[in-house]
Amino acid sequence: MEKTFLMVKPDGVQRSLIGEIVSRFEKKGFRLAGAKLMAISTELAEQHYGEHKERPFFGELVDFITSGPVFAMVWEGENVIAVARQMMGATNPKDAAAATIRGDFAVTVGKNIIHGSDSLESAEREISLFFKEEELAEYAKSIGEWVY
Ligand code: IDP
Repeated sequence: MEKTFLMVKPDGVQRSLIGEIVSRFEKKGFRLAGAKLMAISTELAEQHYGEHKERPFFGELVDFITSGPVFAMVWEGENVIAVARQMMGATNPKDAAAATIRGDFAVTVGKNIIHGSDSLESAEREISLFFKEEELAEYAKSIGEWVY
């Protein structure tokens, strides 16, 4: 089954949105495979956002993501990578539809509450950057048969 890496950014943690965000993915029917509140080192931030190294906002992005704890998660489910991106909404909250996380809770692109992997390749890379294999739980949920 497909897995994705999702992370409540420091602004989402400060704004007490961890529970709200976890709840949305839980209610959707996805399965939580791992989660932790953690600080991101500058080195990890630079690796995670490596594709944006040449962008003018890279320094600001690294400073922001290391400015306070994040809530890192791995979620599993059918098409979870694409569906989680839909549930997050557009990168810039001004373009994010209502009823998406960014549409409902964020105003600016620099403080857009949540990160989510954008492809199978980045999901695999990001999960292994943030989680050891033993931190992920493999289990079946009894409601699974009512979702699939
Ligand atoms: P994504 O988070 O929706 O995948 P990306 O294009 O991968 O969007 O950008 C990563 C993050 O960089 C965004 O979530 C946003 O917080 C930040 N970012 C993107 N564009 C800008 C910008 O123009 N100024 C400041 N931050 C930006």
